[in-house]
Amino acid sequence: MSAVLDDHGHAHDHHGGYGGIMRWITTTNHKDIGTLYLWFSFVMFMVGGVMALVIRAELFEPGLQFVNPDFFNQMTTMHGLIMVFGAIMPAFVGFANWQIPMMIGAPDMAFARLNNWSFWILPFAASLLVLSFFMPGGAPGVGWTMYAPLTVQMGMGMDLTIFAVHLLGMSSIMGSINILTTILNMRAPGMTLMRMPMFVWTWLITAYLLVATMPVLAGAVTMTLADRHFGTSFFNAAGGGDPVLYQHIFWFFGHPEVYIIALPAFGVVSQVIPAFSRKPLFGYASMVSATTGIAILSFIVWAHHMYTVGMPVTGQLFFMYATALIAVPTGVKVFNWVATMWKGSLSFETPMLFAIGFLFLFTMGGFSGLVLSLAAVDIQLHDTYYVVAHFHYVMVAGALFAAFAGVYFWLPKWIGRMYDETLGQWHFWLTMIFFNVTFFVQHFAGLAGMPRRIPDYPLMFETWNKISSIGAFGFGLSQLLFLYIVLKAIRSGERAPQRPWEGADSIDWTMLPTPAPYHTFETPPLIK
Ligand code: CU1
Repeated sequence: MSAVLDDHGHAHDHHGGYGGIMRWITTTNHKDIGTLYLWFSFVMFMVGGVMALVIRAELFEPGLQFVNPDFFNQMTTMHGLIMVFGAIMPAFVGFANWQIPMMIGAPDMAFARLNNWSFWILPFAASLLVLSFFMPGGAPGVGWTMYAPLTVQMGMGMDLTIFAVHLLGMSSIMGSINILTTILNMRAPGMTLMRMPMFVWTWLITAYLLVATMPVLAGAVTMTLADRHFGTSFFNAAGGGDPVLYQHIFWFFGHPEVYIIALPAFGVVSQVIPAFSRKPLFGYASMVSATTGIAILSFIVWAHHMYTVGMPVTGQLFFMYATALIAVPTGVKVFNWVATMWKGSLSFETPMLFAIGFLFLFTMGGFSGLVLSLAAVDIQLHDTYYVVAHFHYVMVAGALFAAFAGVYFWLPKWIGRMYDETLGQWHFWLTMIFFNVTFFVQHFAGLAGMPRRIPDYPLMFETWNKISSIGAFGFGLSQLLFLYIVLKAIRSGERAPQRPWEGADSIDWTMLPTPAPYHTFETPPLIK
C-alpha cells in the first residue's frame, strides 16, 4: 500500500518507502497516528461493549443465569477500565492528532516519534488487561476504581491490571506533553492563543489536567502494588494505614479525569454547532474562561465520591458547595451553544444531530450530577443505579455522542469521501432512542434502591432491568451500523466537495489571519 500523497507532495505525507503494516508501525505522521488512535478506540469500544452486554444479559432477570458473581464483577471492572482508558480517551487523542496541527497551522506534532510511541504502548496495555482474565483467579473483580482493601486480596490478574494502568498513564502523559508543546510552540504566525479554534483550547487545558493527574493514579496503583507484594501498609488499617486514603488519592485523579473526557467533547461540539448554525461560536472568550474554570474547580471536588466514608459534616459541605459551583461554568457553555444556534441558519445533518443530542442528554447528566452533589441525597443514592445512570449520561451521551459528531463532521476532510447521510441519520436516531431506553430507566431503578455491581436482585427491580437490558442490546447492535457507514464511506463514498458542509468549513479556517504555511486547505485526494 502506498502512502497517501496530497496534490502538493508534502514531505510529511511520505513514508520513506515503507508499505503495508510497517507504515503503520513506524509512522510519525500525525494523521496516520490519529487514524490509529481512532481505530484502536473503536475496537476497544466493541470489546468493552460486549462486556456491557454480558452485564445486561445477566441483569435481564433476577437470579443467576449466565455468569457467576465473581465473573460478573470482572466484567464491570474491565468494562469500565476499557471504556474509559481504551475507548473514550484514545478517541479524543485521535481527534487531537488529526485536527490540532491543521487547526493551528503546524506541520505535525512537536515530538513525532514520541507520538508514535504514545500510541503503540496502548495495544500492549490493552493486552495486559485482557491477559488478566487468564491468570489464576481471573481478572480482578474490584470495579474500575480498584478500591482497597479488596485489591490486596486479588490474584495475579490485579498485578497485570496495575501494570496496564501504568502503561496507559505513560501513554497519556507523553501524548499530553506532545499536545502542550505543539499548541504552545508551533502555532502559525498570527495564530494567537485567543484566536485558536475552541477544540484546540479544550485540548490545551485537558493536556494540563492529564499531566497533573495521571501520576496521581500511577501513585495510587503503585501503593496498591507495594501493599500487595512489598509489605507496606498504605491502605491496611492493621499496619497503621487507611483504606480511605486510597479513595482520596484515586478520586484526586478520578474527578479531573471526568473533565479530561468531557472537555475535548465540549471542544468538538463547539466546532460542530457553529458550522451547522452558519454563525461564529457565541461567547468565545467566555467559553475559554468556562473551560479553564471547570478545570480548576475539578481539582477541589474529589470527595463528592466519598460522602459515605464518614467524613466530617464540614468536609461534606465544602465538597458539596464546590461541586455545585461547577454548574456555573458548565451552564455558561450550554447557554453559549444554545445562543450560537439562536437565529442561525440551521441544518440537521448527522454531526449536528449528534451535537444537539449531546446538548440535551449531557445537560441531563449534569443535572443528575447536581442532584448527587447534595451530600444528604447522595448518601441515599450512593452505589445505586441512579449513579450508574448519571455517569452514563455524561460518558455515553456526552463523550460518545460528541465523538460520533466529530467523526461524521471531519470524515469527509479526512478521507475525501462523504458518508451515507441517510444511514448516518438512522445511526443517530437508533443510538438516541436505545441510549435512553437503556439508561433513563436506570434512574428509576436506582431511586427504588437497585444496587450497582450486583448480579442478582429482588423481583421488584425486574421491570426496569428488563427494559434497560433490551435497550442495551439495541444500542450495541446500532453501533455495527456505524462501522458499516464508515467502511462504506472509505470504500465507495462519493467524492467530498471542497466545503462538505455548505456555508461552513469543517475546519474554522476563518480564524486564521494568514494562510497556514504547511497545509493545503483542500479536501485530500481519494485514498487509492
Ligand atoms: Cu467527581
